[in-house]
Amino acid sequence: MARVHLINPSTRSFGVAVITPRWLYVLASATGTRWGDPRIVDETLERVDLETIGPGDVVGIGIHTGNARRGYEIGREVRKRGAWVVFGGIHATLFPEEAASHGAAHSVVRGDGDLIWPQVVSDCIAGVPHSVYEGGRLPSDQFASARWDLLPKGRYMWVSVQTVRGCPKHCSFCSVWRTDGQEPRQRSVDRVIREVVELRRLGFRFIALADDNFYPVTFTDLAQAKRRGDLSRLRELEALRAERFALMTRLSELPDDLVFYTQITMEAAEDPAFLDAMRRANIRGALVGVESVTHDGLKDVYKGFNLAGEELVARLRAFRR
Ligand code: B12
Ligand code: SF4
Repeated sequence: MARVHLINPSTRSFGVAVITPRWLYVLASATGTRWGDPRIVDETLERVDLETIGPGDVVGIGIHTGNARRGYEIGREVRKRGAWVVFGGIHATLFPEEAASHGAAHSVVRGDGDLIWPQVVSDCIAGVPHSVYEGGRLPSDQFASARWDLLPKGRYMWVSVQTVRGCPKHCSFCSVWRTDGQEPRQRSVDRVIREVVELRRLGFRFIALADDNFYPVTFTDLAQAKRRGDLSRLRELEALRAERFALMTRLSELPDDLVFYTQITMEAAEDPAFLDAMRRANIRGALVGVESVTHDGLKDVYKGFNLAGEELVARLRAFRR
């Protein structure tokens, strides 16, 4: 029977890795059990063994720009072996033709793979794959959960759980708002907590929140909606914000040996209540983009919402505090 393989390309393999590539386990869950459990290969751990891939197998390769070339190499190799080659991920979403011309792709999935993937696999197995599938931007209640039961033991230090996809900003250098969109899609608090509990039972204490922007609603967003008199938008934004607090309250009720980190914009420093809630939730770190320290530089990359000079210093100090 044809098998499904999911490969995360990397030019270097270390045997162990810091963070789980979440897409592998989400797509594994989306695969279902019709074709048996998919075979997962994360090349940051070890190189793919091409001998395990046979004619008629379906090989899904997920790429961002940094590992696209290695991904294309794998695509060409496995196609020579008679397998079906499917690319997905951020880079394939933005440059689908490249995956065909350089990676020997039969198909490219643009956008979210959660719903469309089983369709792609059956089309391949039936011998009629489309060259491009539009996975779209799914509402958060349709995000697939992750098959953490397939995670190899003792290889990763951190696991990754997503709480929100998408970011309302549009920084010039960033692919997130182009691929994941500007409307924050927040997963339900219950689903996130269930996943965190499952992972702690598997022995993990360090959890990266693989979010584009954990602070998706700012005071400015609320003030603008109010000024426009757009009450329905205002209610939506308030609900998104309330859900963030609800999530952090639930995280704070979990055992306090858990450690989270996430990604936010500098704007979060405007909101001491939010930062306090993060601390109580054991979110011990957050990646914050500074990018430029002058107003002109920030304007140049459409990041005018960041501050410069002494105001920048004050914001960074607020995080430290
Ligand atoms: C969490 C995260 C990290 C974490 C964890 C990384 C890890 N090992 O998982 C950390 C902080 C370590 C990190 C590091 C880096 N990251 Co990062 N990261 C992210 C983030 C925020 C979320 C990724 C994630 O797990 N998403 C959840 C999964 C479920 O979503 P997904 O991967 O998009 O997969 C879905 C679809 O794309 C699709 N799909 C994906 N693959 C496939 C394959 C197939 C076959 C199919 C059908 C579908 C499919 O289906 C999935 C489910 O819907 C993204 C932002 C983003 N929006 O993607 C940036 C992002 C991927 N990172 C980025 C970058 C640049 C980096 C670094 C290079 C930064 C640096 N300078 O060092 C490093 C590279 C590390 C590495 N070697 O991978 C960029 C990549 C840009 C680009 N053009 O490729 C992104 C997009 C952020 C950005 N601002 O633009 N990152
Ligand atoms: S705030 Fe961050 S995630 Fe959002 S568009 Fe800018 S760089 Fe990308």
